[in-house]
Amino acid sequence: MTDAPYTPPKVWTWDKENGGKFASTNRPIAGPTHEKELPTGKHPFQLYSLATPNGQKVTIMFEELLAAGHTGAEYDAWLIRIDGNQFGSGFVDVNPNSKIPALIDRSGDKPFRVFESGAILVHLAEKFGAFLPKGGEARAETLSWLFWQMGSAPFLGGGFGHFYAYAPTRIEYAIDRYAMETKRQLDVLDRQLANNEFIAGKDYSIADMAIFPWYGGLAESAIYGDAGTFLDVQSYKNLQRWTKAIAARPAVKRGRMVNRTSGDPAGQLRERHDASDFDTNTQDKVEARS
Ligand SMILES: N[C@@H](CCC(=O)N[C@@H](CS)C(=O)NCC(=O)O)C(=O)O
Repeated sequence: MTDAPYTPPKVWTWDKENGGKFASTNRPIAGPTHEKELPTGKHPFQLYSLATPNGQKVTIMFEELLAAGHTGAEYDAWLIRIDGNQFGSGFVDVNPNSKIPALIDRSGDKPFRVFESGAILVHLAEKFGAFLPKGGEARAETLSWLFWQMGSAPFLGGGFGHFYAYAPTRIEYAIDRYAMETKRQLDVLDRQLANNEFIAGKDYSIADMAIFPWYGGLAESAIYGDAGTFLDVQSYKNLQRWTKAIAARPAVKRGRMVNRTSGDPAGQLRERHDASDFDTNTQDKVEARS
């Protein structure tokens, strides 16, 4: 790894450590690296995840469904640390793409998998008839913003976040390129939220749940170190208003705690198997007992 201009070889080969964060687990091939079965709990839904923004989308959805009285949405949330566990054989069976979150729906006769956070949100919304309008313009608008998030966040996370916070050297060209795109995305949201209470209009939906962990997290300056200052997130006033409203929802607060492994131990519920876990099994309490 050097800062010198790079002349790519004719054919790329995987023969170097790039030194960046996650470098030791990134690989150019798919498939499992080792045999490892996944645990199964008692609830209809088995979630295998971590409280990254993509993981939080789904735990927020489960907590919102339960808060809205959908008792069939009970779930076990198992912790998958992405330091190699995403390449265990059991996990790869649930998500061939080796990324959290991944879900097994055991609510029917035959269990089946759902992977990709957006697909999981749509699956749960349709199953419970919640947080996704049934048809027409409102459904189209909600799905449009959901897919906007799925397409846009890789520029924020894989682009801006990677080159600003994780790359071994700070490359001006890369940071400029992705800061430009991220600020454009923040402006897209800010303009949409100028005339709409929620992302897709007057109702809270899976579009809010998908967008909040990424762009709300950025607006709160909760991700990528001092990126919030660098991108001047406070200047996006409508995004700030929406972020505060979503963050204050009790189900969102709970959803952000599930499968969390960093920060205040009182805010970490590493595995969730029962609603009472939020009172009894947060990491501060687990550590106090051990
Ligand atoms: N498009 C996927 C992205 C999932 C994703 O990128 N997950 C990350 C954590 S946020 C992951 O598991 N990374 C592990 C790896 O790349 O090996 C989704 O929305 O579910």
